[in-house]
Amino acid sequence: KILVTGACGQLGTELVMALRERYGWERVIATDVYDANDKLMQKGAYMKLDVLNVRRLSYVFERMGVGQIYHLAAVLSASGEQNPEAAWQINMQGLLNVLEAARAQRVEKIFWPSSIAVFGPESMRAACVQQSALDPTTIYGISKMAGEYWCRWYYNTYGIDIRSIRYPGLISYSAKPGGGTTDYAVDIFHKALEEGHYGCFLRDTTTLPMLYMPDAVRGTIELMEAPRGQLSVHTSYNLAGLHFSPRELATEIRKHIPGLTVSYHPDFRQAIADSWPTGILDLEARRDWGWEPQFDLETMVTDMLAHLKNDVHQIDVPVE
Ligand code: VAH
Repeated sequence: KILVTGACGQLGTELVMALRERYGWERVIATDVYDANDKLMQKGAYMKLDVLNVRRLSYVFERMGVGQIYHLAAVLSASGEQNPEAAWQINMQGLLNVLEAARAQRVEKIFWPSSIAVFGPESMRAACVQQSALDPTTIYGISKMAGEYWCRWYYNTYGIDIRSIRYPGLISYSAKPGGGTTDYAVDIFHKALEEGHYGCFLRDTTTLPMLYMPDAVRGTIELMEAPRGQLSVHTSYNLAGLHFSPRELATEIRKHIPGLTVSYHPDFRQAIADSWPTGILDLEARRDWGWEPQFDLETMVTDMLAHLKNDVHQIDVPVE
């Protein structure tokens, strides 16, 4: 069985659907802290599971015969700055609980998402390489940096096969993000279609690394299916897709929705965005497991609008 924590989140929703498609819906157990999720329950098991409940984690891993875990449960950067204690508990203690329960139950493979949020003011600004200094300024980024080293410690100490990707901002049409600094890049599409205007919480010139969800999901599964011996990175792989500023994204969307107007009102998330690199280099992912993004700004915008215009059922991700 493959168990996914944080299955109701922006990445979780899409990964569960892709994993069920690829491995069979009966093999994938979606879990999250919420009582239920009708979309995820349509085609497969959904269980309420709080990663802070250690006893329940071990019980579920053992009873359900869990062989692989995608541990996605986390509080994102913006929410984490507003609830630092909760972010640390869920992101850090949650990861440690999962790692220890997985070790005890001999789970064979674990995926855990890190983020470009591990980089900061002392890291490389553009073309930030795998080996760049980490310098997280958010509780979220600190928990992801510490998590990377915990994952490597479990790999070195117990030989557990843990694999990880430092995701850029994820852009998706199936599930809205919750509490991220890069969420503007999803919100703008909905507002452009619904109202023709978007009030952006970042400055128009704020360039950030981004990744379109179909690329993110494919890359994650490619990493998880790569031969273990090929993998040289045991903290977390840099992964780059595309990068753009709110102004560039708005200009591209206007090719489809000419009347779109955008106003800019930077808030507390501007300082978080300013601490992150404007671009990422992912040579190790390309070398070790053949990573190659397939979407650029033009094709991503076209695909996003095509799906949203078809009014693909939106799941509102419950935000803490
Ligand atoms: C966030 N979407 O904004 C997440 C991600 C790099 C950004 O970690 O917190």
